[in-house]
Amino acid sequence: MKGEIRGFIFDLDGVIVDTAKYHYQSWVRLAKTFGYHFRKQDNEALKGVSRMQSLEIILRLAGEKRSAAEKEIMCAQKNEWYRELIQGMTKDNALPGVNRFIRNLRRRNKKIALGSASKNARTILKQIKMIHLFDAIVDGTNISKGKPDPEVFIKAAKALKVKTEECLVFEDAEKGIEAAKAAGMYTVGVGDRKILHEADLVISTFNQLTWRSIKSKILASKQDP
Ligand code: B16
Ligand code: MG
Repeated sequence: MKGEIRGFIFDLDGVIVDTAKYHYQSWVRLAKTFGYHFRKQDNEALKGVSRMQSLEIILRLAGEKRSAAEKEIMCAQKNEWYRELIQGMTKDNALPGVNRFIRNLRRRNKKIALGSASKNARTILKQIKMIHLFDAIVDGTNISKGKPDPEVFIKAAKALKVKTEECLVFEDAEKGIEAAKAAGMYTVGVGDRKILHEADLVISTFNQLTWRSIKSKILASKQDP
């Protein structure tokens, strides 16, 4: 990799907003309808994964089988409950420092994209008043393969007209880091170091991150000898 980053790609859930808790609450409610208790420790496997894949994971854990039509109905119900939970979100729900960090990048003329598996991404970005900060949005409505497939990030780089090797991805999910690496991009994990150890750098919040730390901790480590 050469030392330049021109495109910055942000995951949504867990990076810009903490919606993982609302996804979890909605899945718990749905699992209850067939008498299953969906446990918190199994929720990590759902991060970055599409709605249908998430349901399939839960059904497998519960030892339940459903037809394709039944699964569509279950996903629609979960999404209705999820949307009830996110409708009260405001700009205060953006995770600490992320809004400021993206605005700083824009001042440096960097290109900004969203790379999310969520079909609710645009609704959420509008609610938290951040949609105008993105040059491109690639979300669950534009992709056919979920993370760890790199499709979402490759499409985002294309939409920004930036080479994949000049992109940096921010992700909170292990599968998301895997997807970004498969796309040949730099990676920053947002969250737990134990889970995100494959990332080039792990931060717990954007408050810790400056342009200088990106240069010294990410670019410097990847310079050709
Ligand atoms: P929706 P991300 C992902 O978003 C979530 O991490 C994952 O838990 C969720 O199932 C998926 O979006 C689909 O979301 O039901 O809103 O379409 O982390 O890729 O931004
Ligand atoms: Mg995420």
